[in-house]
Amino acid sequence: MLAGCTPWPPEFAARYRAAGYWTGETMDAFLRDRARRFAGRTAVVGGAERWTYADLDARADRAAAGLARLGVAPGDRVVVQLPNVPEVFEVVFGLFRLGALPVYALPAHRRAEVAHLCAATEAAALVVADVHAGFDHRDLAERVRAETGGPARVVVVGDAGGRAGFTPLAEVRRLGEGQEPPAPAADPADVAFLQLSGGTTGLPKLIPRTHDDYLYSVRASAEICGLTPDTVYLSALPVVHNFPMSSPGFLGVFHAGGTVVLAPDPSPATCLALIEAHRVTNAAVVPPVALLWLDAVAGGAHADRDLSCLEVLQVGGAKFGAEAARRVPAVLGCRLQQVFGMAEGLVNYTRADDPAETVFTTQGRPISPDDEIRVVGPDGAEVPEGRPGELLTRGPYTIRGYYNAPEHNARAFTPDGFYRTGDLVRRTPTGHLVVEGRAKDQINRGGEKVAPEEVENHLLAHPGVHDAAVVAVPDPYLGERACAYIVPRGAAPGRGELLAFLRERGLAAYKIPDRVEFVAAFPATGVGKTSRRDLRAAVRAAHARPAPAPDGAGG
Ligand code: OOB
Repeated sequence: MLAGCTPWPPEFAARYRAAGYWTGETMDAFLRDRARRFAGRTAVVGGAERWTYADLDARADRAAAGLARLGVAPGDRVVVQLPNVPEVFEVVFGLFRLGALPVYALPAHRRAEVAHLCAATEAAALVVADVHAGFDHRDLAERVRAETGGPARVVVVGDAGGRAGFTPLAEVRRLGEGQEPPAPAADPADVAFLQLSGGTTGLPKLIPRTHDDYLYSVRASAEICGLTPDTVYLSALPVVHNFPMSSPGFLGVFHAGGTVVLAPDPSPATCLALIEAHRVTNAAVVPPVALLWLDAVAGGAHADRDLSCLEVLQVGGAKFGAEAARRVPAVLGCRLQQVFGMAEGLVNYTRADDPAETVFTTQGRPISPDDEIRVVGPDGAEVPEGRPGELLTRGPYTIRGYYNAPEHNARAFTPDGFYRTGDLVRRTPTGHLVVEGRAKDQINRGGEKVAPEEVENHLLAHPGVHDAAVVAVPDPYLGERACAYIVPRGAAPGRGELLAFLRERGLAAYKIPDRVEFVAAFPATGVGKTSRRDLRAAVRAAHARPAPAPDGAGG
């Protein structure tokens, strides 16, 4: 097992193998097997590219050999920050083939996050796009290297701009051309890749997922979602996120032999056109995107589009309210599936044969009969069925610990290995879960997760900030937005200046507070040392009021 990771206790591993969940397949063997079975079928459509399963497999061979010649070795960690371009699959499967571990960064991440990922994983390489959505990721890579001294290699999908130490993917392919692909050596019980957690603490945590556990969730998800070789799946969200990756995501589609269509952005204009053009059957979105699509279609703006091919819209990542949920079949003419998952593991789905009310009003039930669910009160004891409490879970695809985080793990997991999700849920008699709220310090900005402490730490670095508390404020569209309450030191700095300061520190745009409020002091929260958590709760209680119309400050 990768050093710094917590394996499942042997008796659990044995049970999961005996039950047929863990089959000993690696991510690399998975692609090889799919390429054999579905060779000539279309695996990926993105931009002008259309790759068959055999194409993807051959590209993985070349990428693996080329990356090896570049000096990437089995066991190396490689940070991958790519938008929805087909090359993301070429790179990621190339890394798996080589036995290297992808570390996934979201396209929205900026210097602070990418530098942290590179440093925390001692990454051997960083893979970026050249320019995406007007942002030059080569500049980002350059600054990360200047600030942290790593990683040694940068691979650029597109134009590397002739920068020293930067290699275009085209050159990696050339290096790999005609070479024997490296012999896959990965242990299926070992970590295959690292995902970034939404986080509740100062620095985002890394989630180690094994071949065995992840592929179980993929196979089971593909089955629950009824994917077939005829499935055409639109990825409207960045594919490196757990939801479009494995719930059932592109991996579920590859498992079934279907086709993944990559959307460059989630807007209705882009996505509805792709749905019609490629006869998309399944799509996955976060609630704000679902609302945009619903409003666009209901408003008649896309009346000429034939969306009759769309069978299922999956909505997850944040709470999707029952009223919005009911509009999905009514407006889009397709079935809704709610998805409540987490990169740490547990994923819940509403099922195709669930009564409509269950689909509208619950967030689904777990994938596996061996997903253990506990709903507990503040004392840690289970609450009666139907009462809300914190969701704890353990099972065949839920991690037992974050990467290199023993202190955090001691808080985030119970002594007997249950992950404390921080989500407040209620369980129905059918075993479906209804998300009622949150016990953890996290802001869910329309599916994008913000750790208040991380943003506070950046704010506290400003000389004009004496103290800072970042809290969630309700928002009709995103569910929540972030408000920063600031106790200034001396004259209050300007709002714009503070936000520019955060951007300059390289924080992703979705973490930049939507509102800034200045206060003379924070409410007293008792005697002695005040935890930041208590402080946030007190600030929320004392200052919360309805959020004004979005000011777009968060971008
Ligand atoms: C997904 O994964 P993450 O890791 O970005 O975020 C997990 C957290 C959950 O703990 C919960 O707080 C929230 O996101 N969440 C939901 C939800 N789905 C996720 N809250 C309410 N309702 C839902 N349907 O977000 C993720 C991973 C795999 C599949 C789907 C979503």
